[in-house]
Amino acid sequence: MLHSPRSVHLIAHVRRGAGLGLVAVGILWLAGCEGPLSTLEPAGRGAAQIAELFWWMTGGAALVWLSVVGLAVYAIRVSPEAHSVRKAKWLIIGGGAVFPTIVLSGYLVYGLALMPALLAPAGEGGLQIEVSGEQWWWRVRYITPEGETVELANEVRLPVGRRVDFLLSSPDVIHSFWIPSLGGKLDMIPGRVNRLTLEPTKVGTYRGACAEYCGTAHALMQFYAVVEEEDAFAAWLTRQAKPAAPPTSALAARGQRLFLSNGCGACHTVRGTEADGVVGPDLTHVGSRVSLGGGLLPTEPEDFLRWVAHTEAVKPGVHMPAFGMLPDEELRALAAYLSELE
Ligand code: HEC
Ligand SMILES: [Cu+2]
Repeated sequence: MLHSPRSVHLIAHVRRGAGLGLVAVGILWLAGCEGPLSTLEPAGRGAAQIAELFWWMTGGAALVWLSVVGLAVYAIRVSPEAHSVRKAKWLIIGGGAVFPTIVLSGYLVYGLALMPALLAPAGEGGLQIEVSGEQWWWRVRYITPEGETVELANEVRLPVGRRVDFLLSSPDVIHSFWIPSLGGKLDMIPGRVNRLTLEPTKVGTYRGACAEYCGTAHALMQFYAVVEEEDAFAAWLTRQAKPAAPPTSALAARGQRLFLSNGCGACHTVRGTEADGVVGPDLTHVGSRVSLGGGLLPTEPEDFLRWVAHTEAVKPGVHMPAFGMLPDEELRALAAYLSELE
């Protein structure tokens, strides 16, 4: 068939497009391999075992694919005449039934052997953290060695090398708790407490996400897992257990009064003040956290201002009213107060 100059041009165009498309897909694919949500850069025992299993399966699948394609090419190109169904019987039984059974049984035994160590609870010397998935943020509770309850939000801190039991629950719909760098994920189901045990092995800041669609702001329901040395972790927990420090500047003191007079305390607790609401996150030490709104904003004064004034725009669907009607200097005072809560 002869192509007109125009269709040749078109074919070249389509080829170039397809090539670029493949490159783009390849880059996207590789971009998934690293970063704070990566399962292939493990920083925990469970994640390391899962990544190892993944590489064995990928390698095995590549080998099987290459052999099958090799055989197909051989059958079509090299000796196309000699392949009657009768002659290929050994190939059908061996390659179609015996070989897959052996390979899959091998993987099954290997996978099952990993399970007991992955699922074992933290036990003696371990840490227990309660996490409740709520639309659309994470309520986190620690019990200190002294028996005090410490509540925070959208962040867990973990001592490196220690096993941690996460006791997972939900008051509304099903969520799923996942820190890809540390290990597998587990559903949070209303009316139940599910235990997920993780063991961080590397100091660093990792990201967690909700892995079960739970409504409008599901994709904006993230959190941070900060893995620290044992001493830093203990010091952090001691600080979190303290009530909020009183405001240090006139602006922040005004912010505190505005916080109480605008009804923020009906939904938020600031330990050490009369604000004792339990609808939203505990804000006692919100200024010391990595993020606001479930991984959405950092915790500088301008971020607090943006959150309080434009809540719905920052996080569509959010269960907190925006306070954008307050005058600018009142918003600034509120932001100064909140960012001082360290
Ligand atoms: C009707 C209840 C309600 C009221 C009133 C309310 N909030 Fe909230 N607030 C929430 C909820 C729920 C969240 C969690 C939203 C999310 O991330 O999905 C939240 C989140 C926040 C956060 C982010 C905390 C974090 O750790 O991510 C800040 C800061 C905050 N509120 C400040 C305020 C201030 C200041 C006021 C008063 C001007 C106020 N809130 C009034 C319910 C409320
Ligand atoms: Cu979700």
